[in-house]
Amino acid sequence: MTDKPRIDPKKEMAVYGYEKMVKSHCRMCHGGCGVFIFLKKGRVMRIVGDPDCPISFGTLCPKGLASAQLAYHTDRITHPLKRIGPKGSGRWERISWDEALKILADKIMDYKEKFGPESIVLGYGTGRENEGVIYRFANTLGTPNVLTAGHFCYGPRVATGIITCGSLPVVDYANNPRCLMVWGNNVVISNPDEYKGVYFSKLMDKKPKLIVVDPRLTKIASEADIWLQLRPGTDAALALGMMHVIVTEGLYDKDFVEKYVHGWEPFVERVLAYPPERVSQITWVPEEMIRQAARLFATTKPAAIQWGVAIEQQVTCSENNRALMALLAITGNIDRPGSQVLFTPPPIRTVSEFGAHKLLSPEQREKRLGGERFRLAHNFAIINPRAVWEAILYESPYPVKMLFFISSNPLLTRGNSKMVYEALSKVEFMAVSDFFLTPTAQMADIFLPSATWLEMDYIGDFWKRHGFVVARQKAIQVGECRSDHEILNDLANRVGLERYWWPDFKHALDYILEPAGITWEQFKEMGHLKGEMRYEKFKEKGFSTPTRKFEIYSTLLEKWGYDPLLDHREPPESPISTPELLQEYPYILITGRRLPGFFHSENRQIGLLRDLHPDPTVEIHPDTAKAHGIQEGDWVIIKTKRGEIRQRARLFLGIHPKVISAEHAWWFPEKDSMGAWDESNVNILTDNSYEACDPKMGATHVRSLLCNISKA
Ligand SMILES: Nc1nc2c(c(=O)[nH]1)N[C@H]1C(S)=C(S)[C@@H](COP(=O)(O)OP(=O)(O)OC[C@H]3O[C@@H](n4cnc5c(=O)[nH]c(N)nc54)[C@H](O)[C@@H]3O)O[C@H]1N2
Ligand SMILES: Nc1nc2c(c(=O)[nH]1)N[C@H]1C(S)=C(S)[C@@H](COP(=O)(O)OP(=O)(O)OC[C@H]3O[C@@H](n4cnc5c(=O)[nH]c(N)nc54)[C@H](O)[C@@H]3O)O[C@H]1N2
Ligand code: SF4
Ligand SMILES: [Mo]
Repeated sequence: MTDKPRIDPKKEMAVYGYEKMVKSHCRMCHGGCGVFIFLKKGRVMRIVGDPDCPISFGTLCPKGLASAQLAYHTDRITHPLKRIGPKGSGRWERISWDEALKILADKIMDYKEKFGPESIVLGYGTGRENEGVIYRFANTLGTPNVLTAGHFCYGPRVATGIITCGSLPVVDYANNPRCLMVWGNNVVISNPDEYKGVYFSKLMDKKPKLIVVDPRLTKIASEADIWLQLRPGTDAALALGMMHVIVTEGLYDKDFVEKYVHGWEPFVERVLAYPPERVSQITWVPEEMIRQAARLFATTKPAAIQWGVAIEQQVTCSENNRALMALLAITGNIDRPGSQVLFTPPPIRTVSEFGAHKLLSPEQREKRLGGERFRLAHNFAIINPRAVWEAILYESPYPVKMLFFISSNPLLTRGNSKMVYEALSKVEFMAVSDFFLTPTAQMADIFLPSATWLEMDYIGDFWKRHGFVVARQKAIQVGECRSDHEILNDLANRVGLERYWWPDFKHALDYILEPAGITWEQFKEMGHLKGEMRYEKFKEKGFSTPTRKFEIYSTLLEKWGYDPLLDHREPPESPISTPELLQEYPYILITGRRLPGFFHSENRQIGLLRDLHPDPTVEIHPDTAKAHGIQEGDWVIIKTKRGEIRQRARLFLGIHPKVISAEHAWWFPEKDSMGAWDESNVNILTDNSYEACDPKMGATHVRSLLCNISKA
């Protein structure tokens, strides 16, 4: 890796005759990469990485490079629409913003009066940096129901981090961990959340010890000192086995444990129930490798864990997250340079302050769908999607009448798509804000054309835990598109909430920045802000938990009626929990690995990116494929108890012969108005029943199911 500047914007403008350059930050994924946007006659000509960006060091991925292809795509909807045919028919008429917002405002006022604000559910998918405004709208309106992907993505990490040690601890790449354990994360492709893959790549130049925990041989796993190829869905057991070695061999940080950890004795008792022999049987990882990995991790200081979403999309979601935090704590790798640290955010309003959670009354809060069942999620304003579908379909515990999805495609991206389809078919009124008429949008009554990152002023990386915020500046206007922030601000003003909002959303940016003593005009010149980092903050004031200690034994989980310790639970479907299914469904199915050109269901219509990966593919070990007469590239039927779909075979030696890995969120914009949403959509196969969810967080278990395959 090199971080030398490769571009001089001034020269670039002179050579190519660009008329303007705007500095901004990409957000084709969770965002963060600094860019120069070059324009001519008001159009984007080229986007180049900014070498001075402390998050991306000048690098960009294929999605970022294709941003203009998204913004100017001929299928993009650039004015509001009202549906005039049946749901899914693809028949729409153009309307004005005024009419669209009036229809929405009338519906909101009407449902609020007749059924209470809780009958209106707002929704978004993964982090788009519109979360703050969406929660603010919901909280000021009085509905506790915001449906996100937070039950099984990132939300669990933050929620468990807060109850365990006050915040989410993340890798301190800047101080070069000497041992990195990458656990269920493919950081060089997914560039997830806090970090871009470039941080990982730069660290690799320093040759740290690398341990990888992944059922598939990723590029990263192929470079590891130790690769633990575990059985999908057994992460908590593996972590417990490693901690068994660390505890029984006395490799833990005794000083840290004694002074700063709550619940050591009961924790040790639990860990002793997981000797490597037992853990090896559960996880398929050889005993000796568990010992080696545990020793390497515990004895190389500083060490850190880069973990990902795979461990969250499991029935043991909360345990998995807490187990990795426990591994860090007992080895003394918390809040020390080069370990896993609690970054200090810049001194601006926090995303939860901006989200106005305090304005929701206690009575309305208690009405949060699924709140009683999933206490951990409820405490972080997160809901399980099934609870919403049930409220629509069975009006239980009360009816949900209106859905407003702002940047989400739930028909493709939530468990059990058939149930999602039923709920979207039944709901009385639905609005969608998106760039394209996705399969979900096709079921809406009103479509609102949203602005891409090139078309908005906003404060990026606002919700992340790496201590940065970045300036995102508007470079272009496309058609009548408007940012979600502006849309919700205007809508709020139409439904009597003006006292909590602004005459124009641009004032909100100054409001967010106010505690830092700067205005938006100043911030956009600065480009980014970083909170001041101090290490070992626990030495001065302990951890921000009820006991002021690192709660390896969670007093809050105990208070909410859960096991305060860690444990392994078998996945709802597995060779051990449901052996009776093995005859018909002999393979373990992983659903959803990240692909470089796509972002979940996005970018299937962008030629540049679709060409990288034209069809959905399913990874199968060559021996397994052979047994079914399947060859590379064949269409394969993948079947679970709940349904079947098709994807093309990719024969892959790096996967266990008993494991199959299918891609998620596939639809085909080129096919029919509904984009053949049920043909290759992996969530036709997943289970969203409550028994298949993590009991604390409500995470849907989509990472290890039982399936069978056959040649199509
Ligand atoms: N089986 C299975 N299912 C999964 C996963 C898995 O691994 N396996 N992964 C899950 C995870 S981790 C997540 S986070 C979810 C993601 O779930 P979603 O967020 O619902 O997924 P996307 O396909 O990204 O849908 C986002 C939609 O918003 C639009 N969009 C993008 N940016 C904006 C914007 O700024 N404003 C507006 N209004 N629209 C915008 C896009 O065009 C797209 O149609 O999927 C989950 N689903
Ligand atoms: N290009 C691109 N980037 C993205 C996204 C995208 O769709 N496309 N999505 C974004 C979102 S919302 C998210 S949440 C992140 C997710 O980013 P990552 O966390 O990197 O997610 P995945 O690539 O789905 O899964 C990571 C690894 O987990 C492994 N895995 C599967 N099952 C298990 C298991 O049971 N245990 C363990 N230990 N490992 C398992 C998979 O083999 C895979 O290599 O990526 C973000 N970035
Ligand atoms: S990693 Fe994300 S922010 Fe960076 S260029 Fe790619 S899409 Fe944009
Ligand atoms: Mo996600």
